[in-house]
Amino acid sequence: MKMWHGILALVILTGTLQARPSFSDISQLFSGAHIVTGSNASDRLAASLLKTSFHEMGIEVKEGTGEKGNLILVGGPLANTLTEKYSSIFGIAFTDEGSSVTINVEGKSITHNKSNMYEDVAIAYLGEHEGREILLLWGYGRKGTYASCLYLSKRENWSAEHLLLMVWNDKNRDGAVTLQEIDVGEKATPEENMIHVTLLLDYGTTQERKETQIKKDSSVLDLLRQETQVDYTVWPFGVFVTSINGLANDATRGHYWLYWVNGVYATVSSDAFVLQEGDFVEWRYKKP
Ligand SMILES: [Ca+2]
Repeated sequence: MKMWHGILALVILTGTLQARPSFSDISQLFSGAHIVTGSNASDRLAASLLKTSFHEMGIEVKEGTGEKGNLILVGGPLANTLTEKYSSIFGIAFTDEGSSVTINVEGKSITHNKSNMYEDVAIAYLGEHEGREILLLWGYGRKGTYASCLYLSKRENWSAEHLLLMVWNDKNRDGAVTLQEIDVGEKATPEENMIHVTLLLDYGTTQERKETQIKKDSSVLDLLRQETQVDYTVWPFGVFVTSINGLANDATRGHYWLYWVNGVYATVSSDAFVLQEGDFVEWRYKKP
């Protein structure tokens, strides 16, 4: 029994020692590391966001030349020569096919249609070279680089992986990158997997209307979760929305959040109502 435990401990220990560093090791690997950023203002803004966020977590990184030590590289191969160097070392291929671009790495790929200005693709990669840990954060365009930095600036996104491919889809068409607009995964969410819907929020005295996109097969609740700050309770019969953007149901006044799709009052719980292309969803705060 003791021997078995010894072997088990050895297996676990060996496993730990040999495990490839992952994003979950960021705080120990990059405290005191240098960061080298692409030459344009947008990449510097992305790097600054990352530095500030790391600083708040007690991880200090500083601008450097990247000659030694662990390194964070922000900005694509065209903007940052070190990104170009290490992407090549780690086998990250960036192919321009004219109308589209593809990032290929370790058998995974992600493609961006260049004519779609509301989309970008990005990569986050943690690799080891000559005893140094290198964290690469870049996109095809500047929005992609920003998306990669924004995503990795959140500790909850530090998974036990060393590679993330992502797509930024500017769902609200405002040109700004938000976390809700970043999809992670090889086949993330190309445009053809999205549907266009409209969301109207009627707060009683004011209204807000959003034209947006959401993944196919999403529910009315998914739409609220994507576009608003929503609170809800889960019951055996389904989900009951209790608050949207800080405005909560008020039992004393008898005001509740109710919803309609294409003008028809919904009779099923919002988590069970599956959206279709072109749907018009209204959430109204009112007396039933
Ligand atoms: Ca946006």
